[in-house]
Amino acid sequence: METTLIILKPDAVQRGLMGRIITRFEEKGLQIVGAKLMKISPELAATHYEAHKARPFYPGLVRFMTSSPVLVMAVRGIGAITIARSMMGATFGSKAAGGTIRGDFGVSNSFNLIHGSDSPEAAERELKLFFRDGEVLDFKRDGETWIYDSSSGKPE
Ligand code: 3AN
Repeated sequence: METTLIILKPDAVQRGLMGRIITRFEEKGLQIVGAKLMKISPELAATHYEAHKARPFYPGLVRFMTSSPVLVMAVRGIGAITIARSMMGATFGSKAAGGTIRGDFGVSNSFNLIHGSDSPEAAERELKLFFRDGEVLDFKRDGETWIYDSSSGKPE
């Protein structure tokens, strides 16, 4: 099982799209194992986006991410990182394919609704930045037996 960090960005929260985006992850079969509404501090935004510090869009990105509350979520499933990234779509709303979250809900290149960790290493680092010990929960869903085929002994 993989757990990934998903952030519904200020535009998603302000536009009332949280429920519809969460529904997509739930309907897919991914499990929400952590969630909180929070305002990102400039320090946390700087740490989270430190890889982009030298990029021209960095100041605007930090301003945007700290401008209004976000919903951070820990989302779990087999292959959750790749699955969530493909559900998000390409970085720019203008280029993202229909059927993806960015493709269906936005047109902007900088207001692109959602962040998802892009590797297991990034997920581990980012989950620790946004969730304290005990805030990401381990629990069994009643419907799990119908989400993964466990007949071989190993869920798939
Ligand atoms: P993704 O979120 O698709 O993984 P990254 O990691 O390349 O995209 O970029 C991180 C964030 O930086 C993006 N979510 C987007 O908000 C912002 N960003 C990336 N490139 C640009 C750009 N050229 N102009 C404005 N914002 C950008």
